[in-house]
Amino acid sequence: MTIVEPVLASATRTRLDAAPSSAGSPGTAAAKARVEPAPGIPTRHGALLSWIARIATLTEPDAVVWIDGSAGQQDELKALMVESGTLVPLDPELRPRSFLARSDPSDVARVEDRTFICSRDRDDAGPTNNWREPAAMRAELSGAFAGSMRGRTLYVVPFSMGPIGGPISQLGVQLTDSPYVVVSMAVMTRVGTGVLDELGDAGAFVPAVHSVGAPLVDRDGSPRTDVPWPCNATKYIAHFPETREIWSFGSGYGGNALLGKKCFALRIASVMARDEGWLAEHMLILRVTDPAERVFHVAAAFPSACGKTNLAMLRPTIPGWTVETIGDDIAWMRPGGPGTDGRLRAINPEAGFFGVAPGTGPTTNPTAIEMLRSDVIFTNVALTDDGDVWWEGLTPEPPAHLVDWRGQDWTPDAGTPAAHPNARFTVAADRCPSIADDWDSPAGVAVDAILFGGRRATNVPLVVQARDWAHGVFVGATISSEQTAAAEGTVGELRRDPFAMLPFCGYTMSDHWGHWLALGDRLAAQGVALPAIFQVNWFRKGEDGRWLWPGFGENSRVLAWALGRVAGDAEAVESPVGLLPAPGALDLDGLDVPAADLAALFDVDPGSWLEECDLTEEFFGRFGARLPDALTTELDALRRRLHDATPVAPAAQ
Ligand code: GTP
Ligand code: SPV
Ligand code: MN
Repeated sequence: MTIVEPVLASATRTRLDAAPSSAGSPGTAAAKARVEPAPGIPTRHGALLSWIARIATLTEPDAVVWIDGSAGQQDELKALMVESGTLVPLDPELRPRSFLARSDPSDVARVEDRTFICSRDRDDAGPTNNWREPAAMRAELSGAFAGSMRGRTLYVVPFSMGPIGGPISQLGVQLTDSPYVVVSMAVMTRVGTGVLDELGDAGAFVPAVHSVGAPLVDRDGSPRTDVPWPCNATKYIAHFPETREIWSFGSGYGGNALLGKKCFALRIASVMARDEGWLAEHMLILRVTDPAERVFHVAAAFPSACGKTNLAMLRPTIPGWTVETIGDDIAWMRPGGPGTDGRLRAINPEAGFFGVAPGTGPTTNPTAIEMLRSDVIFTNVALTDDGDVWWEGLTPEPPAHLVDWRGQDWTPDAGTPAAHPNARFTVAADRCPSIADDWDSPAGVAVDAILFGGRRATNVPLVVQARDWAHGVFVGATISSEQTAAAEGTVGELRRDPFAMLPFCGYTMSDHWGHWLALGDRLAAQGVALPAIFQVNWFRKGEDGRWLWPGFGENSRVLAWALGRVAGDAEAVESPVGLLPAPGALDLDGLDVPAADLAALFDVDPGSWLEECDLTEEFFGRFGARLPDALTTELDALRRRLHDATPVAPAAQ
């Protein structure tokens, strides 16, 4: 077995002893890894150590390195990646301490068709997840991971989702052979020795195994050359909800590889939340202060690349209002415990932002532009001639020459985007100018309002309030959105994305809706105030294809109306689909939107809504007997209200 020279002088590094391969195991020099309590091993957690030893035996890395969370170790890893070509350092004046990574062109987004929920019972995964029988998947994964880290280093990344030790927080340990993943995890979560201290000798953690699936030594011992972005054409993003395990193979891309994020904080955590009476959701969290100094907290679920980061960092255009950011992608919400008012409290379990670059510019999201001045890892954006970054939407005019996300020369007449449409930035939350001082408060914030949204060119009004909790759950369950570049698939295709959780729920979505309904019933029975629920849509288009609503900072007008509803001082009118702003109730002062566009933004056409109801019935039908009755009741009631609102056509009279 080849043993590379230690490159991380400061790291705790264990070389693995080669041992004769056990009978029947493939390969010539399978290592029998021993990782035991010893000087230099920063934990005495027996289950953790034996798990690491098992994975090292399976994957055959050259060495094991413990990630301690220190800046020095992170800097060494970045230097290593600059040397290997994985990271391009950006100009230190223009973009201090920042780097560009270019992925393999085949590894740019989440792979939903290779994402698996391996529950014992197929019906527990539900009709919208890819289910695999756990034992069969384990066998397949063992084959894929066997020797997959040969010639590489296995990094041990202990991480906390939420502040270490917080009452809503959870711990995990990711094993990975990708230094890019290590440095990204160190931005997106809390990593290092503090997590091991919190784990103690026997604390519970979610084990998460990740390999890019590109060993540097073949089975026969011959070396392979490394590439800047190793990955494998075959990918597995596999979850075992009952045993709370994650196995990810073949990809280095964010949502596939940073396992604290979608895999743990949504797919595994949603199952924990179902079992324990809380919620793990694909939601931003923000704080709004109104001109009367009243403070509100809003959680909002929009599908991938549909505006969560933008809304979380919104700069209100209406005077006297301020918005502070708490999270941009994931919310964990729990009813407050004894001594509190019992309301739902939300934390952002992450510690950084992995945000969409294209479309982020000084007019759309000036806060993000400030946030990205330094200390950023960019992935798949374009490189300027002076060593800075560029993407579509950063400036109105592109530079005359760029190196595009593929590493090729680019000019404005190239006919292809310079940055990949799903190019992303990775940056620590505390770099965000609008971050709330107490954004990482372990107890979280009490949620006053929940928004559900998506990209809908037609039908869905700018804002509508759900009539009550059950109607709100129905609204969440029936969200559809045009697909974006965040996942492999057909961009623009309208698809169901209930609760913006279609790709992220670790169990059947109908049980998820049932869980929301039950939680609402439980809190209501205790006399606890529930958040008000709204549907929003910034993406309605005119017949000529233009956005009807200016969006971005102007979305503060919608927040103001919604929070006015919460406070009891904004007027609403009934419509078949819920409560709309009463005439004059939406603050439009200083806004230059033609009256016809405003009317179109709120138009509810009963005919097309009834057609959507038919599609909803079909969608709900896929869940069979596990669909909560309350949702059938809501669908019936919506149809009735739409019929009542439909003028009877002369021919039908
Ligand atoms: P994930 O990180 O994939 O979960 O996405 P996200 O929901 O955080 O998406 P993000 O805020 O990064 O938005 C993605 C795209 O939506 C960007 O290109 C934005 O410019 C665009 N966008 C956001 N808000 C608005 C809006 O109010 N109006 C319009 N027209 N576009 C918007
Ligand atoms: C999303 O796709 O919803 C994201 C980006 O937030 S990723 O982490 O890649 O899933
Ligand atoms: Mn997301």
